[in-house]
Amino acid sequence: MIPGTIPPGIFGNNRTMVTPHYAVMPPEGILESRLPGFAKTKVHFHTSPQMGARFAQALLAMEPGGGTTAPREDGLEHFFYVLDGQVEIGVPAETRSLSAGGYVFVPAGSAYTILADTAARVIWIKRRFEPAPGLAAPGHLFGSRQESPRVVKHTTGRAWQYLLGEGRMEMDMEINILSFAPGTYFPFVETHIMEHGLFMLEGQGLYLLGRDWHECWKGDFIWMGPYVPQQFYATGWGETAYLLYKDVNRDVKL
Ligand code: UGY
Ligand code: MN
Repeated sequence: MIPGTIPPGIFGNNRTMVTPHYAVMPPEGILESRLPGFAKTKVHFHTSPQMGARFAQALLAMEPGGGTTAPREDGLEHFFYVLDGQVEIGVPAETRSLSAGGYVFVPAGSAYTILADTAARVIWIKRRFEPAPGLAAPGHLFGSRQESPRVVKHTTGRAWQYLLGEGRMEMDMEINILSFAPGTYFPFVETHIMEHGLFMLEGQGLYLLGRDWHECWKGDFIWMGPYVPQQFYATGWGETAYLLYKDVNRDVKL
């Protein structure tokens, strides 16, 4: 390809798919937003209620010295996961320096700050908290992928890391990292009421969404709405892993 020119194949190279029930979003097409209250930070929104999701997910691309210009508090609960770089995340009780794999859950009603020490990329998930009657709301939670135990479930070659814990009824979301050895796949096609926001951390594979298979790679985002039939088949030569948002532990609203 001649430097400075656009590659051929406008349609042939396009992996993007947005439907009313799911979306596949390769990173190159997701234009940036700028938000008041964030300096030197590009916000690449992956999903939001405009797409049909009941939560929002974005990738923050932060320059050194970028981040929040003052503590933010919007009544929502938030989850930040550091993909690369070094950031300082502050909640009222403490401030921690997080690098790749570090994360924090910020409960609804709590202020937070996020400041980049180096260039950094961070996944940002937020939603309106749905309290569970009779249960105290969850508190702040810092952790890291490196410290989260890997649990093998259903089949060999597939591991789960529950970043916010499993079966915590006070929480209305789970964030998990699912890892796959090459050639592994779910033992069945899942169809469930929960929705997902999925960010591909490593590797590649084929995602069944509805009736169609989609090739996906490191850096892609996938939104899966409720009841979307889903199945993943890991390809490539190394382990594949994705960060997965899931709404859990709440009854249907009628
Ligand atoms: O927990 C889940 O729903 C998960 N197995 N789904 C997925 O990876 N698409
Ligand atoms: Mn699922």
